[in-house]
Amino acid sequence: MTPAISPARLMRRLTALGEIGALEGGGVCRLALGDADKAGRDWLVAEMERLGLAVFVDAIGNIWGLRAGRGQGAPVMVGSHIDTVATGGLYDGALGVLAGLELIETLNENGIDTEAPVAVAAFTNEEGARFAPDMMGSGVYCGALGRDEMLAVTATDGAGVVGAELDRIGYRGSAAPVVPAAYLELHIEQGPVLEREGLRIGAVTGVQGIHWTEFTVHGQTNHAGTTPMALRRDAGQVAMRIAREADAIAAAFGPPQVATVGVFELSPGLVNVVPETARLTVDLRNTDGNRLNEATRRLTGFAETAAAQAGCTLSTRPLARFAPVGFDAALVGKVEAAARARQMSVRRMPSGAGHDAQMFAPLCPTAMIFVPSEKGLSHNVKEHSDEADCAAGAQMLLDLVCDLAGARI
Ligand code: HGY
Ligand code: MN
Ligand code: MN
Repeated sequence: MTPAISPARLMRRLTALGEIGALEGGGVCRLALGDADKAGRDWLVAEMERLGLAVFVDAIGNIWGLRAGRGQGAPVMVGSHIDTVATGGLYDGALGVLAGLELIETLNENGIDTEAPVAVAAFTNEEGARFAPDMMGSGVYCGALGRDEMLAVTATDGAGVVGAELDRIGYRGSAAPVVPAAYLELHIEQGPVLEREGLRIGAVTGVQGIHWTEFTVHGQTNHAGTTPMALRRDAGQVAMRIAREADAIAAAFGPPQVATVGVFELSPGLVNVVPETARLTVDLRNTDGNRLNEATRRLTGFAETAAAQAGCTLSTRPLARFAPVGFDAALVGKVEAAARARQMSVRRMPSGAGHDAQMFAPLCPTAMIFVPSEKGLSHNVKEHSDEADCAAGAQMLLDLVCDLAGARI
């Protein structure tokens, strides 16, 4: 039996990292490549070095720490991300990275060596909240996104470019990504299923497709009082129709289709001026790739017609286009078996959220472990997962890594 991880030490690290970018009143904001993200990175690298890991940073700022194995083969890799959305919590991403440190420390203190090296990774800009798309760092690491194209991405609010921000925070490295022998990610579910069903572990079967699109409507400013409705070119009204259509598509398609209008900006944004410009983003997701493509086709067609009918013009920018991904059936089976071996209740389930793991699935056996989110809340400062559940997930991660990496116990 593999040795027990230390739940207290895991929670101490989660709390310590959570103090970096902490928000007044609770929650965390470590938007990718900002000062808090840099501070989190610096803290993580120091922790990795303290555990005796060889630390690597690649051209897009991905960080991984490597524990040598008896052999020189490809590492078994665990990881996730430490960047957060602006209304983030302690657990989204951080749990997977810090459970990796916990398994390393448990191996170290028990003098356990492994045949394969073991790597713990923190990928750049998993959230995509400041720089789209999400899973940017892992996408570049795995060759799914072009490095130079991503380095040139400008922040969705226009403030900052990825490459320049990496230079500013000192995390543009040169290490060459290594394809792992297997990739495992522990993550909070961020949804209501495990808690509702009273289960401890999710053996994640795959990730649903994700389409992010930015619509910019161009109309004409005019006087709110003197301009007859028929003579207006009101960018705001068109944007609102597009937003309503996104909601109507989700209703018409039914679950698991979801639609979210996250950004909605009007310019000049004055009470008595017909809006000249409107910018909105729409996040569409579905486990079925064809239905997702149909939803996007329908929405963009609607947007073009709505703009034309209002005498406006429209520009559309795809911010993310990720097809659904399935994880390795054998490794998903191992996740399920590892839970059962510890008498943990478990079910198979898809992921509604995007994860770095989805980038590894085409390259190597990949799977994820979910633990419950209280009230299914995430991307919310009240995000919470129980210590016992976090520890259970971390213990399973150690069990699986010991199995996959050929630990001598
Ligand atoms: O958007 C997502 O699903 C992830 O949190 N980046
Ligand atoms: Mn995440
Ligand atoms: Mn997230």
